[in-house]
Amino acid sequence: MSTIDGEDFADLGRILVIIPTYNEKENVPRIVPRLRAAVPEAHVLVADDNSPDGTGVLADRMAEVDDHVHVLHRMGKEGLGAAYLAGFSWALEHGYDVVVEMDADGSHQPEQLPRLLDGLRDADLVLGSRYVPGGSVVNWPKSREFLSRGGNWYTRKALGLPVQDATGGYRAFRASTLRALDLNGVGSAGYIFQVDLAYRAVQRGLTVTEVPIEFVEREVGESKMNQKIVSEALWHVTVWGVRDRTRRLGRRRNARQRHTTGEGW
Ligand SMILES: Nc1nc2c(ncn2[C@@H]2O[C@H](COP(=O)(O)OP(=O)(O)OP(=O)(O)O)[C@@H](O)[C@H]2O)c(=O)[nH]1
Ligand SMILES: [Mg+2]
Repeated sequence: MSTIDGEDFADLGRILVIIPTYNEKENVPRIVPRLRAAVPEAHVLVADDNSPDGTGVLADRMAEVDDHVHVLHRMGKEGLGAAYLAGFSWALEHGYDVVVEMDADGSHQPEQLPRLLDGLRDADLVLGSRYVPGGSVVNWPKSREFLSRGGNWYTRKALGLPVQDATGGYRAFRASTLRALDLNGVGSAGYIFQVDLAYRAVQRGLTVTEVPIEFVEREVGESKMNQKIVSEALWHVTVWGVRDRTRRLGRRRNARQRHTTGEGW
């Protein structure tokens, strides 16, 4: 059993870690054993979008010899969010109580998963955060960190979202949280998917907390991050920010009108 301060995570129920993959043949054979060693009771679901480099076949081989490893084969590349949504449905269908998001490329260290799981004891959603005290980023060029910090600052301001790292993808959800979020229409590309889920959780009054993580830039394999994913995220955050501010103002105006006309008293 994995421990943090001498405890294990049996009290949290059954744990599933979803690892979405697209062309991660160098990384999957590294990350899965690390995860199995770090939290032996956790199950793993590799959600592969029919990677041309054979990542799915490698994952199948691991699943054949380890009953804690599972593979979800998808038809083709549809984006990180779509792979996670399919993974969430799989997790709920198979009766897991805790569902974790983790990248394949080693940026999210399996050895830090106990922190997230421990945080989930007092929360509905735990975000692994680079930007709370104790959190850090290793091997990122200054320009990338600036973009990420700037994007998070903008998200906080535009949406009033009270978290420091809304775009990160190392997270632990209670199954009840996933059921409570209406996942229809969630954006599919990386960053907006993550912001959307955190925003929905906060809007529904769920307890969202952050625990510090050390995020390590990928060493091998190719990044799927691109300008389109960044622009899409900024655009959505802006539209939601304006929409929700307009709604709030409308509600305030209606309340004032009711008050002055005596309605509702
Ligand atoms: N199934 C699936 N997985 C994806 C897709 N796009 C990205 N991923 C996976 O999602 C995780 C995060 O993608 P990355 O390319 O590492 O994105 P990033 O972390 O923003 O960028 P870098 O770390 O700089 O490469 C990795 O495990 C990818 O293999 C996709 O379309 N489908
Ligand atoms: Mg990455």
